[in-house]
Amino acid sequence: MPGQIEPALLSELRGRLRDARRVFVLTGAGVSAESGVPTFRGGGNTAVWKGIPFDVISSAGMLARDLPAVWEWFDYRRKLLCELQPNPAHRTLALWQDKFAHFRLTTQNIDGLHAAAGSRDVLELHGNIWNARCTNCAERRSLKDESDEGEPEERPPICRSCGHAMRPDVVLFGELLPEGVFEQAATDAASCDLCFVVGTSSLVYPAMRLPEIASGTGAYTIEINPELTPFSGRCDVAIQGRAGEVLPQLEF
Ligand code: BV8
Ligand code: ZN
Repeated sequence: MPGQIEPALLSELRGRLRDARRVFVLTGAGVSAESGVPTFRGGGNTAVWKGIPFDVISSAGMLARDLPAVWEWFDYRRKLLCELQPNPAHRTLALWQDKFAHFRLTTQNIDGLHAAAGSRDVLELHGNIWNARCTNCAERRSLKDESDEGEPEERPPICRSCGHAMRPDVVLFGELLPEGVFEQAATDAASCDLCFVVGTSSLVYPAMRLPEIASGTGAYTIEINPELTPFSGRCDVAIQGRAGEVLPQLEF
């Protein structure tokens, strides 16, 4: 049955989890798919927004050209997200938080669902859709209360400190990751015994450097994805299944 881990592998993975001291997990959009969050590259092509491919609307160039359009795109996604809940994949990973000497969850996702499921100290490589930051100074603002009140406030929001326009606090294509976040994730990936790669098409860098670092420093690497990816042939075991079905089987 798809998603069922065959018994011999299941007992091996449970044994590895019991013995592991340091565990590193990298997730992508697929871990939120069973919560109803659309993935980017599912169905063989990229998501399209008003005729614009998502990696164009979510890019530094678009932000520079048309900030209001970028706000519209992220407001649309926040509207989708505010009804959605974590799924069993998020909840299983939250249960792993305190089961090892060292556990690090790193995500490419911006939906905040890992924290909503109870995961702590999540490294959000690509930022968080629920926050805005100033285009000019260090001011940041949560958009959480906005979504509760229905229609968003002015767009783009104006910084209360310096009066400049604010932008989504998200890393767009062509932008650098937040200071120190990748470095922290790379340190954790380099020292882990087990590395799980869950629900990612394994295409985006530098995020995909992390499992490569883990594998290069001797970690046992496990991919969980219904489809094969460029990482499937480079990891120790590729489990073809949905994260919300596979991860709960790994209770140990
Ligand atoms: C940077 C926020 C440097 C925005 C995102 C050529 C070669 C190599 C690299 C590049 C290149 N050209 C450009 C680059 C760099 C680029 C990049 O990697 N491009 C790739 C696509 C080729 N990277 C960047 O631009 C990064 N910055 O490099 O800066 C720099 C240097 C100098 C000066 C300036 C900059 C920044 C990357 C971050 C971009 N922002 N997100 C937004 O969300 O709108 S990335 C975006 O893709 C999302 O964050 C997403 O998380 C990420 C990766 O996608 P996935 O998470 O993998 O999602 P996807 O839909 O692709 O796949 C879902 C998977 O889940 C599938 O495999 C599916 O089978 C599986 N699945 C489905 N259902 C389930 C499931 N799995 C489990 N269970 C299920 N139920
Ligand atoms: Zn400002």
